[in-house]
Amino acid sequence: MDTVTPQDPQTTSQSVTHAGGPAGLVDAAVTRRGFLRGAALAGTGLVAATVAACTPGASQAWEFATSRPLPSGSPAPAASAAASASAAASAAPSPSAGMNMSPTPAPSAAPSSSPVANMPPGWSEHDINARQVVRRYLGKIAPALKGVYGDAAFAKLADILGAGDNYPELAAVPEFAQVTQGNKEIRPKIVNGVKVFELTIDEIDHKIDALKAPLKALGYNKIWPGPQLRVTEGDKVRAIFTNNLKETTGVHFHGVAFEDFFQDGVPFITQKPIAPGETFTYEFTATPHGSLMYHSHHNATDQVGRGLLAAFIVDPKDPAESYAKKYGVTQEYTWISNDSVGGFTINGHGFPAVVPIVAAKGEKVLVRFMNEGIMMHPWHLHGYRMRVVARDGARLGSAEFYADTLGVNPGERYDVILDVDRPGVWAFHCHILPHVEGTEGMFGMVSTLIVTPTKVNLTPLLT
Ligand SMILES: [Cu+2]
Repeated sequence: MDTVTPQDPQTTSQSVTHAGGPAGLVDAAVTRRGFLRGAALAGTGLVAATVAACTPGASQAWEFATSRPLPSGSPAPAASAAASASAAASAAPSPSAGMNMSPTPAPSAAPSSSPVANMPPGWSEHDINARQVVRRYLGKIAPALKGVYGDAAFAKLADILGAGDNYPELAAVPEFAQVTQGNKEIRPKIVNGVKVFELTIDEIDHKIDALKAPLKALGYNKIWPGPQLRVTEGDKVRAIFTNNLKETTGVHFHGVAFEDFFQDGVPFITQKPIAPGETFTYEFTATPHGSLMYHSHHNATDQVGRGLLAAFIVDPKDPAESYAKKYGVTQEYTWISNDSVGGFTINGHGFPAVVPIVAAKGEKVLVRFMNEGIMMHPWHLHGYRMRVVARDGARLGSAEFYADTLGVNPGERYDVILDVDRPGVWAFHCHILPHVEGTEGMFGMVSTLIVTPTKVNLTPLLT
């Protein structure tokens, strides 16, 4: 009932449903008040999303593609309801007006030879470009931060962004919400106790960001990354793939301990390739638990690089071992990286179309890094250390460690927990610098961790 306003033609065919805002940030009591304010300011389109978010058990509200709210019963952050209400209300969109309260100094006149108007002294076009991509990344989240961080911090942020220019992105949907986001969990059919997933393998047009021309790409169920498949350790799984490509392929579930090696998905080692128009069924028991993947294992340099990659999450059979119960995790994100035809991407998008991680002070956020590329990427989080709790799905136990930079090799997965206790907007990026920054400013493998003092509902800002 609250499918996202199609900003991208692909969206309409994806049956995109969304739950929970920067998932888990929705505080039911708070959201309703935030919504009233948001609706008054922003008009239509908010009712369904917010009501769904407020309804216990509703599953149709917005969910960032890469994130997943954890079941109720997860520990709640320490934020007080009253403070949350205030923040949520203030986070409702207020197109750029609030930004003009900032003490932005008037830009000096640009030299007549400059191609850029209002160039501050000492700046080059690089600075203008670098600022512009961040303006696109935040869109109308930027003015809403006034209600999140308070007047003093907001004045600094507004000055940094040059909000005094009253630039158009202040009223625009942030770029990550303008493109189709993959990695949405799909539910299996249960047939005689077997969890059955039916997927297609398709040619697609895929946008790395909202401005670049679409790429000729590939997708499971027409999306890159493909749907997240999620089961419980010990489940019987049947994954049925129909190949709608003009070329052959094969699908490998990466990390599964197959009993029958003919389910391993490697053409000419364990099966013949899946020909165009054919359907192939993989059947196995989901073990071990952890962060696993599925991807093409045929002509894979090309096919994975064009988008045939996705997450396969196997939850522990023992509920006491879940991240929510054992570690107090309140929400989770999955970052699948790639570095081929689409450039340097997180979940199929480069900055500024990458989804930010949004969490309230006191939350514990799980990030599952999955490297589906051909290069190592050292993920670096500013302001925090990541608690590294699992590698390739296997819990590290007494070998857990902390890192602010974590190299993830091709094929590897790392699960990390962010214990966020200091509000702010913190950069989170690959630290191989050519993967993240160029003459046009930041691009590629960059996002942020946005830690808010209290829970906020950003849902109204995303349409
Ligand atoms: Cu990198």
